[in-house]
Amino acid sequence: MGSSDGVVVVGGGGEVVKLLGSWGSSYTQRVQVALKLKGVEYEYVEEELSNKSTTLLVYNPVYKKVPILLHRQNPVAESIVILQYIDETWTHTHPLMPLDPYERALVRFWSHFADDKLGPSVGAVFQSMASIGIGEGSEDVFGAAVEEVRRNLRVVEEEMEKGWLRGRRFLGGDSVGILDLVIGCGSHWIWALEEVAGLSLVDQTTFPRFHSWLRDLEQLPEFTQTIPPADQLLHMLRGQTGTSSSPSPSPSPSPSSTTDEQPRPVDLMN
Ligand SMILES: N[C@@H](CCC(=O)N[C@@H](CS)C(=O)NCC(=O)O)C(=O)O
Repeated sequence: MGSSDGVVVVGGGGEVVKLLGSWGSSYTQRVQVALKLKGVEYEYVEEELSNKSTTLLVYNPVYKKVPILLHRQNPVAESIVILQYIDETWTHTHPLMPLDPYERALVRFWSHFADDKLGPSVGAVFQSMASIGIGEGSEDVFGAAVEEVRRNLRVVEEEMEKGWLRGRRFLGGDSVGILDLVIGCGSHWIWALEEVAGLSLVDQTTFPRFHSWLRDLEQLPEFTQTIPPADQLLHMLRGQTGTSSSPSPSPSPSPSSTTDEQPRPVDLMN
């Protein structure tokens, strides 16, 4: 049994709810936070992405990816699809989507922006970090990747300043909605990246609204209970980007330190 806002919920008629996920995956965390906000008890199953279970392959044969939610023995894949499924299944508390059709369209539009542009641009910074020092111009590639993230953050910041997201405490309004989960649930990788690369991406001066929204979001118990420990993230990131514990990109990376035993950050955070 789980509880939220004083309402006690089981996975719907006492059914088992299972989530197949991966510890550092921001896609998985979207779903974990949503289930916590709804007070739905679930069983979490950690997947080894380099050695996927038969369950994963059977339940998501098309993409072979986590997260996968199992409810009433039905598999639901793709994090945003899962979030909407959760909202439509457990309707008793904490709505995650607005009721108004146009607002719903805007949530879907910005969710698409997050997965189509913002997330991949952060992923490109991870990838380019591993290439620093490998060949001529790799610093330029890194710089261009960082600039692309800033460009995308500027788009969201402007929407928060003058657009539909203006004046909202959370992107869902007064409470956390799907868009908060979709945009906010990769932030731990951004902080880890900032630490390892010695750069500032979500800069408080340049992106004041985005920065303060993210800090508020991360302080919610449903987030703090879900985000992996910083040292675990840093350890993985340093190993996989070939950076040492120094706060700047290593001039001579060792991409060979990437092992098949661990998921790649670029997969996890996207
Ligand atoms: N669009 C998918 C992306 C999920 C995804 O990329 N999951 C990664 C982990 S973060 C994964 O399972 N990767 C395994 C692989 O690509 O083989 C979603 O929103 O659920």
